[in-house]
Amino acid sequence: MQNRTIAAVSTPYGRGAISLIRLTGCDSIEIADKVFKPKNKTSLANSAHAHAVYGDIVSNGTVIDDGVATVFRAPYSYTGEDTVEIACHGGIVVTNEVMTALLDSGAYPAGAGEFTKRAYANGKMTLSQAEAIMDIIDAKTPAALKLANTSGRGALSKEASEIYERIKALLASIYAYIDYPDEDLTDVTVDEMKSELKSLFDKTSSLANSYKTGKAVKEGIKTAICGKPNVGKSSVLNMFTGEDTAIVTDIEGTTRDVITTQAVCNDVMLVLSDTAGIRQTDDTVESIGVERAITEVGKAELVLAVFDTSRLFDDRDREIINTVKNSSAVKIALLNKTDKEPLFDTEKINGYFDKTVYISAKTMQGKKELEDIIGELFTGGRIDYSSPFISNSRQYSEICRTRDAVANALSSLDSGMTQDIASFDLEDALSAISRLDGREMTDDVVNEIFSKFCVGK
Ligand SMILES: Nc1nc2c(ncn2[C@@H]2O[C@H](COP(=O)(O)OP(=O)(O)OP(=O)(O)O)[C@@H](O)[C@H]2O)c(=O)[nH]1
Ligand SMILES: [Mg+2]
Repeated sequence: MQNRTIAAVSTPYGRGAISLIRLTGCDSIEIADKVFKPKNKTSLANSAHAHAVYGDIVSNGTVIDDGVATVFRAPYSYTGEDTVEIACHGGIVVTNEVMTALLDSGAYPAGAGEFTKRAYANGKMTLSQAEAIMDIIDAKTPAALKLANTSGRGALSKEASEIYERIKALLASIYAYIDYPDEDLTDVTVDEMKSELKSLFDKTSSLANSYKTGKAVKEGIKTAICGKPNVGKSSVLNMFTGEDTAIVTDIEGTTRDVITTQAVCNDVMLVLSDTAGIRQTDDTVESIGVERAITEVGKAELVLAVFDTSRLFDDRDREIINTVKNSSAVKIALLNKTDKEPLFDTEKINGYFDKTVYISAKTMQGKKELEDIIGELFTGGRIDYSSPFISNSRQYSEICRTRDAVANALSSLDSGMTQDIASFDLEDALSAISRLDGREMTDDVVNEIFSKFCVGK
């Protein structure tokens, strides 16, 4: 069945210079012709592919605007279907009226992500390329945009496709062995199968590991700044944001609530929480703040524990160590206020932290070193944007399934089991890698993915 023709406003809702309204589907040119009247008296049906045409936009016989229409003929359009784009003036009322005129002329309103879903269904792009388009729109940093463009240009699809073909070839060899054990149908030995499985395991593992970078750049690292009162936690937050985000005073207990903000640090997005200084207190509000601080540490992927090097190490610093020591987060000790006379016994914190950095949130000394360490920990320092990345949890779970199934197949062969046992695992691996890039997908999953897109994309 032919897809029905849909229309949507593709630009954001609101007042602007231009609005873009798109139609896609087999009737889109015919419907647009009812609403858009080219000044040169021809019709859109007769206009050339991908050529902008100037004309009037009419509704019920009345001109409501003038604008530009462009026809893209199947299959040379974003969706692979006949598509018309109408650019009109960007007022709310005029945009609504153009849209209404198109709906009155036979178009249906598009659902979220329906244009891209059609592009995927029509083979114009793979699933990871479709997801990358969403990532381009959502990119909050230049690094996130670069990462999205890597997948958008097909780096992940190419890698997934290679893994798919190699697993398929292995399965073919195994089935040839199982079905015709006496005939020399395959020249692949069991040892060669094992070495191919080992190489596939390495490839899928490194792809799975790329999610660490993908996540750090795109979604961000939940980072809790903690410490006893007055050590300079809020000053550290402000150092990252470069603004007076949190109130800083020399009064202990200045910060009571959790203050959350984002900052980019060597391409890593930090989702920072500044917290109340952890101490015993009778103040009801402050004690709630202390509880919240402890909760933030529990949720964090990166803990920045701040200590004041101009003071002696005390029981409250010890309490900070006890609060963070069992957390599974990456832990960095920030030895702050290095611009002052040192009194702190740094031996006391030895062994509890992954890294220790001397800083002064006041003079910014040590900031660069801290940023380099964070970059190194979460992206390995310099990101190679030409290599494929896993960029969301859906892709991550499929690549992990592929990797684990390959590992199971390898261990079956290693322990001397017959190839048919390994073939079960390889079938699982093949399905998982197929799902990663949308070769094998249920409608429910596809609908779920595209429902997160904007209408008009
Ligand atoms: N000399 C010096 N003073 C600093 C430094 N960092 C912070 N301070 C000062 O230390 C005091 C406390 O700083 P805050 O950033 O408010 O400390 P906090 O840990 O957030 O304090 P609470 O919110 O009360 O727990 C302020 O007077 C800051 O100006 C530093 O590196 N050097
Ligand atoms: Mg504070």
